[in-house]
Amino acid sequence: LSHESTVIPDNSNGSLELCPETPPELVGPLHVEFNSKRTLEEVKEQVGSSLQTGGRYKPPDCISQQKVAIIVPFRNRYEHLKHWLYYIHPILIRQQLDYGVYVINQDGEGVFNRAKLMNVGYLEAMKEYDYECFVFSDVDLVPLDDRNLYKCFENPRHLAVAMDKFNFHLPYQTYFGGVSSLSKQQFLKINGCPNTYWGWGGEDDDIYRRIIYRGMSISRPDAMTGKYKMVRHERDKHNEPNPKNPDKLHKTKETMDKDGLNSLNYSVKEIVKDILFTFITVDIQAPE
Ligand code: UDH
Repeated sequence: LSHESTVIPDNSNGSLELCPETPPELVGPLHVEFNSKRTLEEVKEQVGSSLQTGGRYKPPDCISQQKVAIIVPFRNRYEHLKHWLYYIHPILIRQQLDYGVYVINQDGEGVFNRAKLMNVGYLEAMKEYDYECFVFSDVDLVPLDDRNLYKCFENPRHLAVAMDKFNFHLPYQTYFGGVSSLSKQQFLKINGCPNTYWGWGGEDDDIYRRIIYRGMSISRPDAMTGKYKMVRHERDKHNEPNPKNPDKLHKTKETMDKDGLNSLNYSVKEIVKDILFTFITVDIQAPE
């Protein structure tokens, strides 16, 4: 009717049609468990042959609806990364996305900064490909239903709406943590994420406020489709709750235009291209 009949000429591969709005291979609810010892080799055997180096994929038989960069803020969570990759690649492939996985690894032992790593991920991914959509995901969150599409919508989207650790409920109505997606335009409109939330807490609420202050709202899947399982873990070192962070939220409206993509400072230490992901180690000038 609409997209399905649009023919886009592609000289490299004959003429391919746009992939359907609803991917046909989705299976719905998924069985997910983290008890198995998994190795990267096993994951590579399972999905590696479908991927291109750097954790890139595009469907062979149609043109994706969106080009999506999956951005994972990271440090020292290799066990989680294995589980996450094991589950996420087959899901994203079934979703027929033209995607790349970017693990943004904070260098050194300084205080962790999730939101700043998200900004870095946006810029580094943009250097590689003409991405239109950015899905930011914690490394320990695996969706329990593949109908939860890792793409962008009319409004910024919160995907992790029903996490097992919160009894499959939102912890509070304006919660925007865990997994979220913003189109390039939406991300630029809010000047990206704040760079100044060191340690645990607050950065997701700041991003939520940016979205509202720029006149957008958030969209969400329903609570069945939006279920997630989290890998259980202890609190990380160098990511203690920072009591200064919640106070900063009162000022988001004033600070968001000067704290974000336009004030981002970092240096790339190393880029490693694995078959399953692009691993970018960055110095983000973290305080000790
Ligand atoms: N992250 C890392 N390494 C770190 C800290 C955070 O990779 O050292 C990343 C990772 O993607 C993680 C995300 O940042 O999923 C968010 O981390 P978080 O610690 O803010 O959130 P999470 O929900 O844990 O994983 C909250 C503390 C739980 C303490 C539970 C004690 N029983």
